[in-house]
Amino acid sequence: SRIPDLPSDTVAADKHKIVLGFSQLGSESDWRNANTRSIQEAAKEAGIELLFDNAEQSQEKQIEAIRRFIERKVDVIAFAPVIETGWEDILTEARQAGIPVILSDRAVQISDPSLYVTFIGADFYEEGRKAGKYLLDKKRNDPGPVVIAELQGTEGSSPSIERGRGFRDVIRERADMTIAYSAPADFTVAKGAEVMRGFLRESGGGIDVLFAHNDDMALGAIEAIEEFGLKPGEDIVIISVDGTRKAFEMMAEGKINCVVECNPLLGPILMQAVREIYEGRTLPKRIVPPESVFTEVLAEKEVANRQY
Ligand code: GZL
Repeated sequence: SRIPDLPSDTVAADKHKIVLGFSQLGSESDWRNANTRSIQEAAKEAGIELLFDNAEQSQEKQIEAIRRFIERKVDVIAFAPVIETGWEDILTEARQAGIPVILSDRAVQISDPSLYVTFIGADFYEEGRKAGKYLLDKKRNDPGPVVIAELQGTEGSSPSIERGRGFRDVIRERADMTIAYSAPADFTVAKGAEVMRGFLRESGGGIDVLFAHNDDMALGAIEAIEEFGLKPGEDIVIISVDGTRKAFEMMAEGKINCVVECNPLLGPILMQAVREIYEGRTLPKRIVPPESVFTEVLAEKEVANRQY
């Protein structure tokens, strides 16, 4: 017998590919590029049509991209906010257009958290605390004082603000541990090298520890430290965040002492969230990916496992 025709809208609904508009903040670091690859691969895997825009660190370009997604009437919008503030208006426009928004990787400061469905990203405050705990342990037999230099990430970004806060909350335990040099270096290798050169000139090399908010800045700082004639990982203890392969290679060479992992492979979690939102399911307000801490001891073994 003939199979009855499905009502046309059901067929159309089945045929409709979910369209996701994604505003990526840039391509400043190995972490970011791994994050982009993960999102693009996961969209393909999930059969989700991805409209992808790279704002190259410009909040204005992110806002313009989100506005284009609204005009395109995409099903879901996701974005990695380059800094925490300045998103109220564009998120209100998305709500007025009835388009749900997901935060990917970084957080925003807004008065009405109902303007986004969920924030998928690491607990940066905890990452900062892990870095601080490592340092307290590493220096437990060192009488001090301990002079610390800090390479901050993008000024006003949630990872930079929170990693700095978590680190300070832990090392506060030792009055002889002071952050004597601290400045933004935009999460990049070049800026990390430039700012570290300045710290070394200013201090005459009198720095015991470097806390870099990401691996790329740590890699740049290593160049500057070696140019200055000091040994990274020995004369200056180096603690970094992300867990990129290059950082593990440096750790295996004894040039970085501790890497706090920050997982960039958010693609699959993001696509699952997009699908659930499209199907009308409710999601938790906060989704935190799994991540760990690695020191020199584990470096050799782990370096081969790094996917980014
Ligand atoms: C953290 C992410 C940060 C990385 C940097 O989730 O936003 O931005 O730590 C990247 O490497 O540039």
